[in-house]
Amino acid sequence: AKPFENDVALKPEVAKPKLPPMFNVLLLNDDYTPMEFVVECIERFFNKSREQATQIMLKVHTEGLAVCGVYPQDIAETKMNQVLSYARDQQHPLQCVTEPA
Ligand code: TYC
Repeated sequence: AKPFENDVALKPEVAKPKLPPMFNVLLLNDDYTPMEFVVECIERFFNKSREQATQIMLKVHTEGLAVCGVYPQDIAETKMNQVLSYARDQQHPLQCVTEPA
């Protein structure tokens, strides 16, 4: 046999940093949820200051939606579900969704 004919070119293994895919959590505007309730949700579930939360709420109010935070998928979905169940408990129609960042 010729030398090297069975040799397989192996790619050198390189340690890649493993970053999880990230997901945006967005709030959607509606005509009924009180502004104060939305600000409280953003403070509580997305760990924002009152000033940051107010700015995000106003962006949702004027533009229809805004990103409240960016997280790995399982955390993003947990936050979305926390917002949805808190809003439902208080009888507000506030909607929250996730999407790939
Ligand atoms: N548009 C609502 C109002 O005028 C306020 C609001 C803001 C509702 C953000 C939902 O995600 C929302 N009371």
